[in-house]
Amino acid sequence: MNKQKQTIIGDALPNIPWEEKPKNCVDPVWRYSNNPIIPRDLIPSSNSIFNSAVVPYEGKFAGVFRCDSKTRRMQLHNGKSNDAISWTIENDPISFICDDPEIGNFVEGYDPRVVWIEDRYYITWCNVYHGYTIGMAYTNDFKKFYQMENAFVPFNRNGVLFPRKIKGKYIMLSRPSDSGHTSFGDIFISQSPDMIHWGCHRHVMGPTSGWQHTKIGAGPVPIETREGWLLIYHGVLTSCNGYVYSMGSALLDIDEPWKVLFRTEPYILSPHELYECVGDVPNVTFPCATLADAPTGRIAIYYGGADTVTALAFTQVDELIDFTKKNSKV
Ligand code: BMA
Repeated sequence: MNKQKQTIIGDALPNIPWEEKPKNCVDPVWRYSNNPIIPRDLIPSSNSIFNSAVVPYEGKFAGVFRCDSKTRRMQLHNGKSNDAISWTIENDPISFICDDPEIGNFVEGYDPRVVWIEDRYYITWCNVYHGYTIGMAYTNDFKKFYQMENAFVPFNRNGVLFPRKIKGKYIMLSRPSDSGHTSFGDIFISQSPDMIHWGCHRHVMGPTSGWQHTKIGAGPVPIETREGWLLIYHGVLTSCNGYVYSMGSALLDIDEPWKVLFRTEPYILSPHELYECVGDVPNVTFPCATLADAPTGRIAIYYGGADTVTALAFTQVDELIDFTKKNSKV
């Protein structure tokens, strides 16, 4: 295939998981037929394994997994896989190396994202430091993890880095929030020259109606495409039975990513299957990672089901972009 014609600007990853769209599927995103891929009890210490991040690593795959323990502590665990479907996750949580004991005193962490930028893998997560904020770390080898400064003061969640600098700055999406099960939330962008000092904050988008009426938050690391940054995000509806977490997609301007070009009015995936509707927190689909193969445009989406298990879904970039444009309300 002519590289110039590829929609995704990125690497070939021919070994990512993939299933063709079922013939009777009318949606732009379809589920893996053998979901969930990670059961809640994959490791002896876990109550649940969900909202987790995976990346290509040395021809195979690595990941950082949210494992809530049987004491119900939210922690981050290291995992490896040959096929990105069957995972080996370490029973003990990651022990971060940190020069500063004030920051290195790990209390709890959840909802990780992982991204390769320049020369290393960066991990962002919702960290507990006198309240919820965005924790940061890096690793070169998925053996030693070095914790960095928190990006912001509390309260903040859903910190997601872009995979490259834009106009000389590192870029992070986040969702300022409060101390509880926040009932509001817009996505903002912050910029940094050094991954420590974050500023030049810009509003990206806020909640609208229906499935994204209550709050929204960035999901996986944005995918660079010829049509803009493809962002998959979560949106929350407040029903009489509590929050419902669905997924949508947006295209952000490539040079000024706080400008939203298109954004889906309908959801692209919402809790329908049993493992999405039933679990520790019912009715949650929460995406934290994608794997994408640029030449074919195949995208595998990793998401948590009902705050209990990890599931996989698929889309094709041209189909998702087409859907996003045709069903857009910015
Ligand atoms: C959010 C986060 C997510 C979780 C979701 C539904 O506030 O805590 O980790 O999946 O609520 O409980």
